[in-house]
Amino acid sequence: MQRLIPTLRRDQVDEGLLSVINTLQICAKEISFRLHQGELAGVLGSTLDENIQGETQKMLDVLANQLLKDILLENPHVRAVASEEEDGIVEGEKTGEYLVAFDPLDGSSNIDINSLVGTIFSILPTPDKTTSGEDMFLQPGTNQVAAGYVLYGPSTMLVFTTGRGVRMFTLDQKVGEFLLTDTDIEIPNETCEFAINMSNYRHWQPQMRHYVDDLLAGETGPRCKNFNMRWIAAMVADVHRVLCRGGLFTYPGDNRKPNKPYKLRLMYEGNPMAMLVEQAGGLAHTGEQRILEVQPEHIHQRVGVILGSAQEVTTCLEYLTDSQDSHSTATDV
Ligand code: AFP
Repeated sequence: MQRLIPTLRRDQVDEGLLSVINTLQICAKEISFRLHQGELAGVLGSTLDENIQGETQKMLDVLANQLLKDILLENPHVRAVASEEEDGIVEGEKTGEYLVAFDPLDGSSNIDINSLVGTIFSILPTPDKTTSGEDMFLQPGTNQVAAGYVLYGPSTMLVFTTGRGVRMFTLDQKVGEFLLTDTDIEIPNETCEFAINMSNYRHWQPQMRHYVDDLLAGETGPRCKNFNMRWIAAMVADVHRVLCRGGLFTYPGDNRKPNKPYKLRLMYEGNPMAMLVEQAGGLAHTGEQRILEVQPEHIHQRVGVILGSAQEVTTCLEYLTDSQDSHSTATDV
């Protein structure tokens, strides 16, 4: 079976990028080991701190972040990193050709219940010398040179794209290597499965409620077919399912916090997942535009996410742009 780095070398990925990817896989193996040790590693549970998003940090969040940051910054090809767990960017070698944005442990509320979590990453080119600090990262997702995630599940998988399709690698625990197990991943165009946190129903805009109402109405409703729902509460795992068998995943905006309508982060959740999904033939949208074309304003920016099977994303967007939505009521905001 083919190993990760030799597989990418055949794609003529440049040596600097190859080295960054190699560093990421070293981190992934270490995080995977700690996670699989579970309670035995003594790293479960929460810290007393909150991250920049105001969320409670898990010990493993902190550990995974430290590990990725330290090891990536030792790589001379890494100019800087941006992480969900860091307020600002952390700079490395001035001559580094790449920037890495990551969510060290996505779905961290799943840690304590021994459920799925993952690391999501996005690699951008370092812009010219006239740009410095956080501004270096403020590039649209179309600039990504590579993106992917590591899913720490029953097996540890690295899912990855450099813009030449999506490949899946599985960590062989015996030899300690990621081996190619799936190539040319294609998301089916149509689906009967969707993923959304239904408990937020009352906070969504009326058009989104209308869309979900029609999914729930099944074969007796206007969609004339039954839909199944799945929600793992870890984007990394929900998107993995979409890549494996299709589906629609969405975390729409809602009206709970007027200045913060969205939950998911653009630079290290939306963009890398959008690149993977588009490379696999799916669509990834904010509800207003293609995720990959959003011009970021800051590194922790949040964004609406609707991604997955192309036909279903298109249908969902048609509902959202229907300004005459018949289900709107006077109390809807
Ligand atoms: P963390 O990054 O704090 O682990 O949150 C995970 C996440 O951002 C994303 O992976 C999930 O899709 C979403 O949150 C789950 O949110 P709910 O709490 O609404 O289920």
